[in-house]
Amino acid sequence: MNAIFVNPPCKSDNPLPTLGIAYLAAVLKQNGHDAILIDLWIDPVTDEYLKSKISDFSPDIIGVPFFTRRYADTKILLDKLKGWFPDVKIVVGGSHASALPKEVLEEITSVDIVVIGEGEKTIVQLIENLDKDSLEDVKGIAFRRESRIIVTEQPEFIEDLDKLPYPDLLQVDPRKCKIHPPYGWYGLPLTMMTTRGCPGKCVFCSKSVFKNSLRSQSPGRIVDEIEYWKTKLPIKEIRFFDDDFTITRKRSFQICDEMIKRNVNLPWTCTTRVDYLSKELLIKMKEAGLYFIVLGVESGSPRVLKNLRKGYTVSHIRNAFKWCRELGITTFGFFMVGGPGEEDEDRRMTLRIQKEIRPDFLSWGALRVFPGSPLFDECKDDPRYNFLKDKNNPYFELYRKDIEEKFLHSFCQKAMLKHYLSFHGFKSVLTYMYKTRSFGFIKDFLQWITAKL
Ligand code: B12
Ligand code: SF4
Repeated sequence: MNAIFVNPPCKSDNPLPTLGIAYLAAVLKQNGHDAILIDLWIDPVTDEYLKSKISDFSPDIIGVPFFTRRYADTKILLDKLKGWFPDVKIVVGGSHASALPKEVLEEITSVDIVVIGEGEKTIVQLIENLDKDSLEDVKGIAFRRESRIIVTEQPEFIEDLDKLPYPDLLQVDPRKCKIHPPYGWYGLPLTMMTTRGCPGKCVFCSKSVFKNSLRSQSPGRIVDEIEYWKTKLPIKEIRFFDDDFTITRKRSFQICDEMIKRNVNLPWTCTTRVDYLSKELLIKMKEAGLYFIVLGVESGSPRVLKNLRKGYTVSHIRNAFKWCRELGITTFGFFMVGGPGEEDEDRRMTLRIQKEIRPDFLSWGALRVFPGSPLFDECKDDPRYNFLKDKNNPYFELYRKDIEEKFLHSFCQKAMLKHYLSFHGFKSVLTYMYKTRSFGFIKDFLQWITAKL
């Protein structure tokens, strides 16, 4: 059987491979099927080309990843695909589809089947049951039967992530991939996701796919995969996309030891939580090639951190940034305004912590509530929250109604300007430009800062 995956276009001009569909393509091939990827974010081909490519391949299913922010573009693509190929099953998966499977089927008639949650087991079962007209037997899907929507039982998660094949990264042209400034100092990154699931309780985090229990690839398997891609792709660094790369302390040390022992010799970056770090671990990570770390700060107010159910304290934030500075690891901090219960004084506390911890790079944003997060379920019918108006995306975007959107945006702009116009912030930008010989950061920053003026 044949499957084709089409990644919708995206407005951001820093595309990278989409790992979810790359895993699905690899798993289908491993099971004797054929699968190709067309990534309209990386390679925005014309409609004629897209239609003829799909038609030549004659797929049994067309799969499309579905994330909330890209609702509008995804719907346009789905309608187009169904219009061209009315007899081919159109399947969606990913965070938005997994959070709201029934709504997707109700709102978008071009969709035939929604895959809910982790996709690898389900896509194989689904493609092998298409002919038999026995969709009820396929675990982890939702579909229409006459006027009803049927949701089948969820499959067990894949227990051993080491058993997954490497994602199929060879179907996209690496020369067209580009990493968002200020990441990517050394060139094309290999993007990897070595864990799935997180036991954290952060209210804004959408966990409709991998839920709360953590599964991890082993250090040996991770380094095997890096070595493999080094022989196939012109990668210059690694970007670990894990939600919290250092969630397990012992495994983090082991990954670093393995990278050092096998002389991986590639610089890398990761994202993690401030409370999943220690100075000893950072020393080891730096030795293994870590040069840039992304840390969620969110707020400098203990009250807001508590409301966000972050589970860490302001001293965790202080320590993590202090250790990174001492060790010469570049930091990127994410700050958030508009959290539940946040008042003016809380925002001032966040500004104060920004000044105190001095991240090298930072970004401020207003809290947005995405389907699949605890806050979405709590607030979607709460009159104190509202959806921003976008006629093409009914889920764009849930936010606190009592604070003006404009006020929050301008607060974020001022905080960012304050940082990037300070000596320290300006020095970080110059360092980025010197290392990358690129002005990309300035362009992106100006675009962001002027977006809503
Ligand atoms: C890497 C990443 C990014 C990268 C994307 C790079 C890329 N090319 O993919 C960047 C940094 C650009 C990014 C940006 C954003 N992201 Co993001 N991102 C992630 C992250 C951390 C990992 C994604 C990943 O690779 N996962 C690994 C793969 C294996 O998992 P998967 O994608 O879920 O795929 C599995 C299933 O979903 C399913 N599946 C997926 N697609 C399909 C398709 C079909 C047909 C089928 C059958 C199944 C299927 O099968 C796959 C294998 O099991 C996730 C968090 C997470 N834990 O997944 C957030 C996440 C996806 N991002 C999120 C958000 C909110 C954003 C932003 C809006 C953030 C912001 N405020 O700007 C932007 C939106 C960008 C955009 N316009 O789309 C949310 C999405 C919530 C939602 N309801 O849609 C997530 C879940 C984070 C969170 N926990 O809240 N992101
Ligand atoms: S934000 Fe990070 S720590 Fe919090 S629940 Fe999500 S993945 Fe876990």
